[in-house]
Amino acid sequence: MNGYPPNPVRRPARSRLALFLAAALSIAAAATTGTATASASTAAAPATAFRSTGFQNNVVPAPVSETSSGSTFQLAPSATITTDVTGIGDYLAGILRASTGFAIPESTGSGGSGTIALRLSGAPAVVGAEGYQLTTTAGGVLVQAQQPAGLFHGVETLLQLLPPSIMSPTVRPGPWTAPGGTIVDYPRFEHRGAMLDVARHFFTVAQVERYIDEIALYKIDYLHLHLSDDQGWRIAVNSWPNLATYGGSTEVGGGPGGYYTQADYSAIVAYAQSRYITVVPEIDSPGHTNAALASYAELNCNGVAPPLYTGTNVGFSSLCVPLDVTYTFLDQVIGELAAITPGRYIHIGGDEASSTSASDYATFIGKVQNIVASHGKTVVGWHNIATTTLLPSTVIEFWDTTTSNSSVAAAAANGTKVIMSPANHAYLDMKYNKKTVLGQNWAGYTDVNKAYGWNPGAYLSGVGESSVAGVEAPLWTETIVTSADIDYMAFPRLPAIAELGWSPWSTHSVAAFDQRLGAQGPRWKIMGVNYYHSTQISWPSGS
Ligand code: TNX
Repeated sequence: MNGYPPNPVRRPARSRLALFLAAALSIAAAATTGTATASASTAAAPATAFRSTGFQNNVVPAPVSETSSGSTFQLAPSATITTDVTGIGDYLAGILRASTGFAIPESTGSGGSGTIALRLSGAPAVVGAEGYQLTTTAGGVLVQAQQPAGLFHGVETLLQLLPPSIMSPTVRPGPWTAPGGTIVDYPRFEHRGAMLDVARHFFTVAQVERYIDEIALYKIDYLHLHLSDDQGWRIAVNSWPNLATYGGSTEVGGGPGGYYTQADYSAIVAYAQSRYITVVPEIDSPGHTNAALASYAELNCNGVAPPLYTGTNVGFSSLCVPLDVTYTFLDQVIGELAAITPGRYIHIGGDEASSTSASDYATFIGKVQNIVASHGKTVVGWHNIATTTLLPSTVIEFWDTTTSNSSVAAAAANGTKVIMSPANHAYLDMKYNKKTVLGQNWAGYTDVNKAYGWNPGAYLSGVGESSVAGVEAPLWTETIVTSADIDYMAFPRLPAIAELGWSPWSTHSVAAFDQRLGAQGPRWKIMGVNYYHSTQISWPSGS
């Protein structure tokens, strides 16, 4: 398993044990799927070809528009980068240097004329804040954007135009060619999220950063961290220290758990920012709170702390709605979290509160929304909160398996924006099929074409395109323990959800998507991503 991608800034080493376990799991997962684990071929695969019509090249998510020029760019040993944003130039140079072995010197400022130029000027207005224009000619590559995020997304597309071995952490032979042409590209939805549940099983900073690197390849722009649940509290809170030290001391199955110090959390936030990803922290409430209730007796209605919990049931815990201390607690927790969260959102959970009465639930959600607002943040909550009175700015995240929900439709009619995460399409913890060892199946089996086969802007009755903020692919981790497990459940489905969030619906085609997705296989193999070799995809031989 490789630490990926080569990181010019900081890359915590993984222990030999972690590397061994990851490799062992990858072999076990490959055995389950009957996939060989032969080492990657050293020959570079041919460059992706632009086709003259349609959206048929191998870029995921499919770009908005592309025109082939028929020429070919080749990255030479003398190649240079000129960039208007140093961090993005460093990111690209780090990847190119590792695989090509070329020096790739970088310069900044308008004076330089690098082989690859990354410019915050000259992009058409249509690309907006996150889009870009990418032009490849025989002589060089020009990426233009209006904002750094767009430049970063253009760099991700450029990497996909180059051969898969460009992603290698060690030097490979070229040739390093990319098809000539122009791509103009921008997202359908502003919100393209991935969620990682670090509460059911704890994942280290390095493991989260690895996932950030993987999702960034597909232009994901939000990482939702599920920081608290019955089985563990994962963020240090100075005013309530037992939450992390006691509430974070275990996980599903009874392992040691863990928690992020505020400095750890800030490191994750900064790492995500360097990939133009905004962290959305979630403190789930009023249910899913056993770890907090176990840490402080005074939070319980009966004044008695329950034991820590390491099972996988849901719906049995609740903060005590009538107690004043409940809101002092939430104000201090959310205040500390808001202070170290530069993004605009705090996720308050609100799901599966089966141990809270409906009237208590409504009272509680009203108060928590005001607490979040008082710390200058915008609320996101699971769609269950749509049964209560919402602040105008509150965003809801739909997770059910139905295609109609009257309270969500009513909220949308009232102006509430919805993030679409239907569990039967977007939940990355659902098994692919009955043979999948990891995951659950309460929302059914989800192979990659089912993950891809829905339209977020026309899925839920009464929730049209203009009410949809975007999509999110949650990965719940009751059964997920290692980075190899994360990879196996997220790939290839996460790119399917990313494409639904980014690409115009007019590009939607199962056959074309499956072909483009197959082309990602050799990349994942080279990067050491332990992906599931879905039988719905024709993976190129050797991948
Ligand atoms: C439902 S859907 C949950 C989580 C579980 C997940 C397992 C929702 C918002 N909550 O508590 O981990 O199912 O798939």
